[in-house]
Amino acid sequence: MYKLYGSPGAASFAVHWLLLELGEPFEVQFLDFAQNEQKSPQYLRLNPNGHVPVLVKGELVMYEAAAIAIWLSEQHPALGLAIPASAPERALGLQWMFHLANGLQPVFRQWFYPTDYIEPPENERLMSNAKARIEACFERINAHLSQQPYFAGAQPCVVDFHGLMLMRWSRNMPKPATEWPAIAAFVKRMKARPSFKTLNAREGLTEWL
Ligand SMILES: N[C@@H](CCC(=O)N[C@@H](CS)C(=O)NCC(=O)O)C(=O)O
Repeated sequence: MYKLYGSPGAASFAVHWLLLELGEPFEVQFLDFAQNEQKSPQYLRLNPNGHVPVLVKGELVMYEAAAIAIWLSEQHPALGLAIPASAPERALGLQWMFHLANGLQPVFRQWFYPTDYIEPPENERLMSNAKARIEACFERINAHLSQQPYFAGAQPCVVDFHGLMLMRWSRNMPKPATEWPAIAAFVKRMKARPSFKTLNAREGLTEWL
């Protein structure tokens, strides 16, 4: 049985969502960030970076949200959420998953954890720079999603789950992702999945439903 280590609304959100879509029993352990549980010696043995998520099953111990999401979608092809096998959808899916995980997601860390990078008062400049880069990325995503309903084309795949999670992170920013019309339409489509409601209930989240 899979066991997910996470925190409500954090980078574990998309993996948790995929586990729900899978429909098999699984366990979730939420770490208490206020107590720094993600930096405990026991947890650092699972993920030396001290971040969530970690997915465990038998001998498997895996970290990095996007990698776990891809891996789960490939382990369970019947789920129908793997990045498509053939071009051009495969190229698009890979391109956007890497861009989301390598380009956009690290900038969110600068927005949420600026003092991990630079001491006050410079952290404020870092946050304003991060905000500008996040908005520029949303502009590009919006242009892409105005051409097709999902990141890799006509059908949803794992990339959309990861993308939706990052869009959710912007909900309290001065210009949230949903200010861009094609992104707003995409968010509406993804939120319409019945599993989204279950996910929020299981994570105890009441915002952005
Ligand atoms: N690249 C990692 C980043 C994960 C990450 O930033 N997780 C955050 C929550 S969104 C975390 O664990 N924060 C706690 C901390 O940094 O102490 C991934 O995608 O798994």
